[in-house]
Amino acid sequence: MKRRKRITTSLLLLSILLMTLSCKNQDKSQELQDAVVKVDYLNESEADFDKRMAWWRDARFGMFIHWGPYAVPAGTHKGEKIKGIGEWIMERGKIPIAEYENYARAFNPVDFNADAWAKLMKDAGMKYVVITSKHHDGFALWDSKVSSYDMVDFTPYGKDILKQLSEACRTYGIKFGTYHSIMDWHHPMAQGDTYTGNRDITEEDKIEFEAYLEQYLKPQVKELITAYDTDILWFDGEWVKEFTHDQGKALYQYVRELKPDIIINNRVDKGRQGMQGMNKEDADYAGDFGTPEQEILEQASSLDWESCMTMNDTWGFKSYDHNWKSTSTLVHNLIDIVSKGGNYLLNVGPTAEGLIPEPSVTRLTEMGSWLAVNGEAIYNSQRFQNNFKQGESIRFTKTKGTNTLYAITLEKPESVLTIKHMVPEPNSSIQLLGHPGDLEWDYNETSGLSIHLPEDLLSGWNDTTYAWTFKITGKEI
Ligand code: H79
Repeated sequence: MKRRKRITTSLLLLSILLMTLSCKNQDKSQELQDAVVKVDYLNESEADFDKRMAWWRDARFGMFIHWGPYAVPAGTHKGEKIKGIGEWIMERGKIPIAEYENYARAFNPVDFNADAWAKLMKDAGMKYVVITSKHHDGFALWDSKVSSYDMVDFTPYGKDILKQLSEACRTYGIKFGTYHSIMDWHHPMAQGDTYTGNRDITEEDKIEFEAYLEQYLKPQVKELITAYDTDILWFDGEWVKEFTHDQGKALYQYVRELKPDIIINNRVDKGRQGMQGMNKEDADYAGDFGTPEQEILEQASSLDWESCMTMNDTWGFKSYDHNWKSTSTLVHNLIDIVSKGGNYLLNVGPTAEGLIPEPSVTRLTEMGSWLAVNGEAIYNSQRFQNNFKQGESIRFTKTKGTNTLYAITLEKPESVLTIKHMVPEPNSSIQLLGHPGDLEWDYNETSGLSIHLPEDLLSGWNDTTYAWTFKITGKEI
């Protein structure tokens, strides 16, 4: 998400030359090879960065999946409803590791159907997914070679979730990403200031944490890339005191070396400013995009960012959380985010049996219906450079590199819809997406663009309309 520097390859060439000169007595070809593969991914050129981010910027809408042993208690431990987000039940309920492991031993999602999940993403108009390969509780959803605390070795289910889901996603053309927690409440070498009670950390904690990174976290991350070819690494839990800025930069470099075109969020490093999620500017932090959590940036941003949000009030499944947002709110969030240049990562928390809750399925399907008609204003779009909105009920987008503009109304308009911030091309036609025919319009500099909406059109606005998209040829001002 940081602004990229323009660098030339001369630095690289210089280092190759120096290497070659300085190692007369060694195997020169090996040295040369090492020098060539050692690309500094922390100083990528703007052009390379744009190329790597292209699919993600066009995608706009993805599914977040929080799934693990916490779906088994589903918010209730020993008969007590535990406050807070469901996937934090181990910490909030002060559940000892050995006791929490019993939830993993009972995790048997026999109804899990990877194809159905991938199809739901597709039907919802989502272009990518990010699933919890490992959340803070330390449990791995795949068959990890460096751990037995995983889906295959530790549960009665015994099958690899990431394998099934990554394959199904590829079938449906959905990019596959993984969420991986740096904080780990289960690993004995990673518990300094977290699960054991936020105490001050010691030198020994730091040494152990470094060993955990090298011997456990990095090997696991490597498995995500080599076995499932993950397209996104979405780190979290980076705030633990043991984890340092230098380790964050090294982790970024490590992941990019394994898969140069992978995309990595900013929680790989220590730059994030709280829940607002964008980086501080006091240092050069690693990471490709900012991560507002449960909020949307107030203003448009020229940096890359993605808002992750829940549909109710939890990420991991809680049996008694019924506080669902309306489809209208979710569609409006998507429009708001896209008009400000961001992506929307919308969460589902499947049950222990392997089902995505019905209220989530309904909302996603309804969003998909809206996108089937209005998607051309969302995907491959660009924000307006000057004004992303007009008042609170109109948002703007445009198709990248064209003069196709979109004005999206979040409420039912009046019979004359007046739009500022754009000049239509003379004699061009204006349409309301999903409705046949052209609309009458006129334009003058003082009042702007006026689109005339006939009564029979207006009366068609109903509860499942959510928003109307007007397609205009012209330029923004
Ligand atoms: O996975 C979901 C949550 O379980 C996880 N992130 C989403 C995507 C999450 N972990 N913690 N929280 C959410 C809330 C924790 C906030 C805090 Fe902090 C951590 C407060 C202080 C440390 C983040 C870092 C906000 C301020 C600093």
